[in-house]
Amino acid sequence: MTKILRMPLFAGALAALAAPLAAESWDMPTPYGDSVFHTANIIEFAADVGEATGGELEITVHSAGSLFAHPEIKDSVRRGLAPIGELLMSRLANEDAIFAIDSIPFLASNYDEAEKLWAASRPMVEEKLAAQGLTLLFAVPWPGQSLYTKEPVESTADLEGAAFRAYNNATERLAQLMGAVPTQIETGDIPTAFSTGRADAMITSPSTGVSSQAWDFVSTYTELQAWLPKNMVVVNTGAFEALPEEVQAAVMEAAAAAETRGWEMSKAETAEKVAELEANGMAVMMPSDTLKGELAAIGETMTAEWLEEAGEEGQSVVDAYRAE
Ligand code: PCA
Repeated sequence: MTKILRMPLFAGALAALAAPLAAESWDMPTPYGDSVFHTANIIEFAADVGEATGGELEITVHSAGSLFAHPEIKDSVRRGLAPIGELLMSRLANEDAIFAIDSIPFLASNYDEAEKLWAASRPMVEEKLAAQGLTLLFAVPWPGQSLYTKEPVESTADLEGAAFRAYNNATERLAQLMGAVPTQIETGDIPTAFSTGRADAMITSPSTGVSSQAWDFVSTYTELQAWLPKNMVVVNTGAFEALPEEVQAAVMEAAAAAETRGWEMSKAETAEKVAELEANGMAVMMPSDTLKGELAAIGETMTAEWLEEAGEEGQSVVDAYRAE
């Protein structure tokens, strides 16, 4: 028995020595479901890496928080429990204000502005991540954030006391400033939250509106496109640097391609998904002048609050953005 077992083991060891490099296999946790374009983009990124490295690095995507829940993804990558992962950048607002710069209403509310804001803020985001042993690979925005309600909204007074679904600090603050009551809910739990009365209203992209089938629990979509929050993909720097140089280069190349492709997918989604909301019976409305004015004022307040928190560093990023 022992003899028989030894032979193949020995042969296997020899084969391993002869092989140029052992293939690396990475598990990649992501927060959102397979029907979401961010996930589709990441699956393509993983395929690109596998192909470009001839299978030397295989990335397996675990979507919808199936490997680590959204709040755990960043730490799991930092601690090396997963070498790579995706998360909403502004979920790190408690660590540093810079991560929340893309979630301030009306600071950057179209793709052009969002691109400029990203160019101005990216170096600082990279620096803060690097200090935690994380390397930024790419970031892709969600389409503009708009309002979902059960009734048409004339002014924020209509949202007074409403249970307002939030997904980061900024959406909580926005809800408060509108007089609503914020409650944090992950995308996967949105339908249940509305059907059980834990949420009455929300602000999110048409993409998330469609993936959560918003027409089942709200009737009105008010087009604000108030900001474009980004998802980012980060890698554990130690795990990344342990890869052979040509594999690192292939990952960086696939990441740059994924960023370009993701922004294009996001742009294309906006009109497409609003049409889907409408086709499923939702009323698609433009905001009243009153609502627009109120939200613009809230945007000013939140910009001022953000600048106060982010200090000189934050001011320099906003100045660079405005100078673009
Ligand atoms: N969808 C995610 C984040 C922003 C978006 O459009 C969400 O609603 O949680």
